[in-house]
Amino acid sequence: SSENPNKSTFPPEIQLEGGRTYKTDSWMNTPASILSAIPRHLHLQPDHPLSITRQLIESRFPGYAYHNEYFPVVSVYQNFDSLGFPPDHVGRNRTDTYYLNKETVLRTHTSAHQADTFKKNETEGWLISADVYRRDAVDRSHYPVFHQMEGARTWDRKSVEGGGMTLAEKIWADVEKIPKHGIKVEDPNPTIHPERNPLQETHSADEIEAVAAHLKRSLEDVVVAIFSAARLAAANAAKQAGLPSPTTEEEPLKVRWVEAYFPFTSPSWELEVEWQGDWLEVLGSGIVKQDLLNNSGVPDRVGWAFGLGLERIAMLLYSIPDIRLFWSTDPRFLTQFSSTRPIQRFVPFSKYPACVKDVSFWLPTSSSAAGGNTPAGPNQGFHENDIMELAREVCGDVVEDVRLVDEFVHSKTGRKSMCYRTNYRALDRTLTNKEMNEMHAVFCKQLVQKLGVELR
Ligand code: FA5
Ligand code: MG
Repeated sequence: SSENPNKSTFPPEIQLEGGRTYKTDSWMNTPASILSAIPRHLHLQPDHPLSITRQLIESRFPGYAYHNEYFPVVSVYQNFDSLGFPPDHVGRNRTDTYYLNKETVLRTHTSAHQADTFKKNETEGWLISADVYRRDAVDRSHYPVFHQMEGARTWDRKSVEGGGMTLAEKIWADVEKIPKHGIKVEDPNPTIHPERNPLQETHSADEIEAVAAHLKRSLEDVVVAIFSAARLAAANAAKQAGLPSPTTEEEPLKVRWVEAYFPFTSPSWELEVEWQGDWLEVLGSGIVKQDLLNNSGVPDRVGWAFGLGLERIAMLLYSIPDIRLFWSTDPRFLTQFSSTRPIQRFVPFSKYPACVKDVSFWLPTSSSAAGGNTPAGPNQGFHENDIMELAREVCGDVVEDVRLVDEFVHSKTGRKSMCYRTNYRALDRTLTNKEMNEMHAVFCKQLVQKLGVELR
């Protein structure tokens, strides 16, 4: 069947902050719980850890312009086309992106504002902080609404004309102005790789080596500043508890650059930091594609851009163990952060027990595309993100983690069976088995009604 598996009905028009109204159509897939995040502005809320983290990072980029109030509803053109995303890119799917209508989405990244900000041509460097929205996995470091900071720094080729200095020399002189650090950074790959990470035809290799050095040193400086503040917080916590300072025994900061791909930068890199024994990706970055600068009316500029996850950095800074906590209005969370006190480690309120429930079901026979890349359009088959979203819708922040634990295809009927395990845990109380059984039953019923699966 080509019917929309998401049978929920949405109002024909929605009204958002500032009297903005949007007509919805068959592309609409944004639940009210997601829209309700728009007025929260956590990155601007005084004394909120995301706001303090934003200001700490901003302080590492003196002279840059800040844009912190761009509205999250953008056009498909801004979010994808202006950045060179191909028409069939998976990111455009309704399974991955929240649409209000065919032309309008909740931005999936702050890069949606790159072209408009370059067009302003007001400063050589700028930063954007904002809430972004993605249908994504559910776990301790992923949430469907999170915050990004975008940054860019460009140099005007014409500014060196007749000055006796090449552009590369001018950029290297700016690299020297970035504070130095003593951290060993793993960066095994060449800056430019002809196949994997190519130089753009309008750039010379020595210019790009200089821009890449400026980019990497600037972002390493951010991570080192955050880590130093986190260390100080750990040492203070130990002192208060009458324990010896932990800084000497603590593991050194581990940071590495890896090659990446983005449609709007080349070459591109990601920066990863070790966190709780794993590599945690904190940002994507690269050399801005010349087409984007040309289309933004600044064809003489060359430079870099990055986009980082503010929650990920704030989790490092304060040792915050779960991304859901940022949305908490519980004073036991909020009163632990202050922009005027030195950074203090987050002290978790006691961890309440988890309640684990499984659900097994047969997929509808018409949709064999489970987990695969379905084409963009209003009529799509089963996708795992539909399960994630239903769990959020029914259970709210009580759902900590949803994961596939088993799948198989029946040898005779060819039908596919899946089993998902849901971990329920409240941040502020013990859940009773009775209430969780009831909630889980509603979740299972919705799986049948909205996704057309058959419970086993
Ligand atoms: C981007 O969003 C690119 N726009 C970044 C970029 C900007 C590249 C400019 C080049 C130039 P990515 O999808 O990897 O890339 O997200 C960037 C960062 O956002 C990640 O490194 C991570 O820190 C954070 N992030 C991504 N998904 C989530 C999520 N679901 N929850 C919390 N943080 C997330
Ligand atoms: Mg990434």
